[in-house]
Amino acid sequence: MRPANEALIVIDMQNDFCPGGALAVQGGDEIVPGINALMDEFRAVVLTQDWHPADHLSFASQHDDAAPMTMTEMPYGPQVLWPDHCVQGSQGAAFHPDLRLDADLIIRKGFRREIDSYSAFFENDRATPTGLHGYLSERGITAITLVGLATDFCVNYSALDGAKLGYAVTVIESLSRGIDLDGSLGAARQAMGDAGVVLG
Ligand code: VGL
Ligand code: ZN
Repeated sequence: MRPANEALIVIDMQNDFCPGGALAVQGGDEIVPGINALMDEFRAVVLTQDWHPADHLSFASQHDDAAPMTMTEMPYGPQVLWPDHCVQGSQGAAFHPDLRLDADLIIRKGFRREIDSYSAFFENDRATPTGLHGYLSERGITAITLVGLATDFCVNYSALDGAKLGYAVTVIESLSRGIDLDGSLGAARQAMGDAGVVLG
């Protein structure tokens, strides 16, 4: 058992990010058994859930003539336009049916139409907090281990923000899978390494 100052944060293990889903990450479902087993080691387990309104502005469908997986400019910076995914209350937004749900906290993100939220800590403006930092710090947690989907987006942003907030951050790559859009997986690994994130 890990000490009480360590938390496991399971990022976006939802149907839409698994094979057959709207924004499927290759092999996304393969990591469920390993994540379930790892939960036994931690006294604190947090799940995140991507949770968008049907008209979310990260969806290509909300922009004229925009194809999924292309870029746009939002007031807060560049933003990938995604296929519609993880719509609130849909089957796609539900957790993978085999994922253990006996976690302490489920944090939802991406519920404001105007702003996407990759990180478990901040929305994509990198300033609006989700509340997770308050939760973890009140519990005395100083070290976090991240697993889940996708390595190069939500896991990456969460890891970088966690490091910036002063947590000791580990990403277990064997329990994560990436989208790898235009080299984003390599860039994410580089950025995490530079930020002092341990790639375990
Ligand atoms: C994610 C793209 C859009 C993720 C969420 O969980 O990595 N990626 N929404
Ligand atoms: Zn999303």
